[in-house]
Amino acid sequence: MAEILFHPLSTYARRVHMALLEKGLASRFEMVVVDMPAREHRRAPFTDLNPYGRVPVLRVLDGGPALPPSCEGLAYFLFEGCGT
Ligand SMILES: N[C@@H](CCC(=O)N[C@@H](CS)C(=O)NCC(=O)O)C(=O)O
Repeated sequence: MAEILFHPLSTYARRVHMALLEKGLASRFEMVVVDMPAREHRRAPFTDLNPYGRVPVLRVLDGGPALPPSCEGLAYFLFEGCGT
């Protein structure tokens, strides 16, 4: 299982979510809203996951990696992490 830390208004996050929906993989991910208006993305613990302070972050649970960039995250989940 994995989490996607996102904000609904983020077009980068929407890109990831749409790809997962199209692949039928969305149920494998918990969508976790980051309170960006409260600047949650600019302080720990969020910045421990992504020092750039940007969404989305794709976090593999059980000790897996946190992957900030959309493209690399997509590649990992769609072609490596989910075995599709
Ligand atoms: N290279 C990143 C960029 C992500 C990005 O720029 N996200 C914006 C929201 S759409 C963000 O988190 N901005 C917050 C900020 O810069 O404070 C990706 O592809 O995911």
